Amino acid sequence: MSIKRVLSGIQPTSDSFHLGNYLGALKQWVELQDGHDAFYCIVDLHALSAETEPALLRKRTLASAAQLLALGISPEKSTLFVQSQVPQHNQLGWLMECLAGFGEASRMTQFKDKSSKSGADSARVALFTYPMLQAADILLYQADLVPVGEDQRQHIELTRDLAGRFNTRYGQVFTEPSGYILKTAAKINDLQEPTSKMSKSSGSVAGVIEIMDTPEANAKKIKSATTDAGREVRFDEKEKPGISNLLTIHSALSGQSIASLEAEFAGKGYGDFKGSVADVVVEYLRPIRARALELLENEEQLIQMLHAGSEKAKKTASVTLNMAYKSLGLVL
Ligand code: ATP
Ligand code: LTN
Repeated sequence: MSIKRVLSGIQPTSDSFHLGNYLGALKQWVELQDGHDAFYCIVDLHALSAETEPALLRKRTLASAAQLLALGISPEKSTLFVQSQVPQHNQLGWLMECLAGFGEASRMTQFKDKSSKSGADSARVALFTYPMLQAADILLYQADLVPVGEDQRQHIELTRDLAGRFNTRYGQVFTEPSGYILKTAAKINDLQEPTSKMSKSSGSVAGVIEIMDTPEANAKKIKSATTDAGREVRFDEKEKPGISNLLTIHSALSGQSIASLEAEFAGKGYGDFKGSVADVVVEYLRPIRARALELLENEEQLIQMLHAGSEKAKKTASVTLNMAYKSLGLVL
């Protein structure tokens, strides 16, 4: 059996990734580097689908690279690259737009959510075509697995549909990918609003645990997380969304099962439990933040590493794009 291909992407839309990004997706990126042929992409073109400040986009792209390395992505084990440095993404993106129906694109919930937040009139066309560019990101590398959080399931389904449609109509070119979505930590919620997902763009400042935030700030956020009525530390997403979210976070980082945490904190109050969650989170993130800050001191080195990754990515991407062009009857 041949070794499986993995691809995933993350937008450089904030100064720091948060715990939802890490537990929902990036932790799997690190694990899948071993035993798979992994491609990881900082999707800066996707970030342009909303208003961006040029200096910030640049800074955040480099900060994303530094954080990915600090979290354990190794350029020796996987190909880490920047989307805009590999023009085949735009080229295949167009082909995907030519294949996708207006109706199916209109049903994408991420588009509906984000466009309704900004008002449909001011949403960019690129927010609508975003999933077709994402399909291109994945299909260019013939990925078998796409590690993402639960919110991306629909985009992966669309990618599979587009790949299958192309293959049936024009001949076998693309691998149909599967999502790699964990059951447990696929959705980490906002600490202040524990029924909505922790999010870079729409989360509350106090509800989002950032990798690059100081240990003191993160400890404070956890200690002031919204909890639920009662004082029992028990996993119950309906009745106790706040405590359940903290249990998920603790368990994912400490490796302790939820059942053993419930037993450990039986008879103790929320205060003790939150103190323990804060310790686990702070100690886990401390060395990661320090390493990312250190890497950011040498921008040139980061840029060179990204160039090398993008050159490697281009080699694979151009083979797939050529096959797709040929199948469509484009003259090469
Ligand atoms: P935005 O709010 O700008 O859409 P985001 O915080 O949702 O950003 P993305 O860049 O869209 O982050 O997501 C990067 C990866 O992290 C994706 O695979 C996504 O599924 C995952 N992810 C994001 N938020 C969470 C969350 N709260 N829980 C689990 N996974 C998440
Ligand atoms: N849409 C994703 C980011 C993304 C992605 C990808 C994820 C862009 N291209 C390819 C996996 C594979 C998001 O918003 N999290």
